[in-house]
Amino acid sequence: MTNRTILHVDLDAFFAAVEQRDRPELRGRPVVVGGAGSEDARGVVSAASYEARRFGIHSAMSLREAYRRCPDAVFLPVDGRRYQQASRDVMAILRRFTPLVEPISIDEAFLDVSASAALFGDGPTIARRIKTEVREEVGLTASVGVAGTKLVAKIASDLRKPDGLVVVSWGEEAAFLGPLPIGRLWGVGEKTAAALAEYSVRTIGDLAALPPDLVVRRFGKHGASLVERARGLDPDPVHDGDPAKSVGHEHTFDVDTSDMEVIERTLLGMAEGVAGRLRPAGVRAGTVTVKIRDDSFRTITRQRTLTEPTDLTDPIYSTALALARPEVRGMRVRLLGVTASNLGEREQLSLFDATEPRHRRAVEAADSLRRRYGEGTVTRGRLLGAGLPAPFERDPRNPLDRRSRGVPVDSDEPPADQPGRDTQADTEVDEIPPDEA
Ligand code: DCP
Ligand code: MG
Repeated sequence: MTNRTILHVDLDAFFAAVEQRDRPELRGRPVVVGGAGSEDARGVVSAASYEARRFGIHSAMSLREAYRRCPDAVFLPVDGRRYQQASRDVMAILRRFTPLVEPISIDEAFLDVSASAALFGDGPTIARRIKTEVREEVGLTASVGVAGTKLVAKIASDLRKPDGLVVVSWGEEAAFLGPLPIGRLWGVGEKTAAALAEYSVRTIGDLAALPPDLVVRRFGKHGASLVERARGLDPDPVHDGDPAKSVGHEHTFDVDTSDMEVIERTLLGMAEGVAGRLRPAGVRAGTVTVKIRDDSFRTITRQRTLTEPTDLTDPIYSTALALARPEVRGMRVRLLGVTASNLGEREQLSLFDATEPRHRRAVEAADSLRRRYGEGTVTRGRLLGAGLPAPFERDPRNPLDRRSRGVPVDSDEPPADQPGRDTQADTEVDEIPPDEA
């Protein structure tokens, strides 16, 4: 097996840290986030700031008990939307360094950065950059573990919280794990720990030293993998989820049109929508496809590979327009679609960053405004008053959009299949077969 470099990133006191970020007067104070806030006697603690933890307050404790331990703490209700947004912002930063990002909860993810060294440096360098960018851009601190396996990286990230960075070199995994209590090992709950105690196993090292067949006889297959893990072996790769192959928008006109102005505006709106979904997901598209259907339901698609992958509206729009213009001449157009595909690819990303950092910052600022004040706040003059559907709808069925949402934490997001505004009926995702793409 070749050596891999895996990072585990976990935000510190996540919900409480978001509250302290957004209300500077709470910094340095014990903050407890949970339930419906101070009046909710039956609720439990979701997150406790590190100041609150000094009073023994921790997640899953009853709010009543937390209050008993520290009546002076600030008690706040859970505000899922803001945490979701912060989660998305952090995940987008992680995707700058590798497409192999596996979010495992709202505030943590594994990254495989084995192939990122040439572009971004070694594991510890990337870990430091991530910590800096998360702090400067999202205003939160993260703890990071760097190791050759997921298990070791995860244990490492937890070791020096908050704001920690722990690096375990290749070959040092077993020595690193050895002194840790056996309960730290994945797959060892209270029962297994008690059973292992019969064999005098207290630490992970104790387990690693047991003859494997003895453990297998007592614990079966599970036992075999426990011993492997105790010895620092963990073959589980970083799963990058189920990445979207494409993202697209379609629009059916109420009345078939041959008006070039309307066609251009529609393409622009859809290009804006596509780009606005690529960016928060941290991916760029290499190919643009347009779909055109006329009044006799004849449908054609035309596609072009871009000279440089992009997540910006302009190149997507100009390509879509160049593809559509010769086709729609004299046609009564019933439906138009714009799809971006051929997503991702890190090497191509760095090229882009070198060429257009200024434009990029402007776009990202617009994105952040949109996020803050709602979709549709920032839009091009041309789209205003065009009577077009808001081009920024996400599609919850598309893995790309799900990915950019982070992992749902509670149900205050609108249900996925809620009948939305008109746009959603007309917005659908095109999966282009690979042979076409
Ligand atoms: N969470 C929750 N209920 C729990 C545990 C966690 O609602 N029982 C939420 C609130 C946490 C977030 O998930 O802020 C992340 O969980 P973590 O276990 O990573 O805990 P924190 O990020 O709060 O603290 P730490 O610094 O230990 O990671
Ligand atoms: Mg955390």
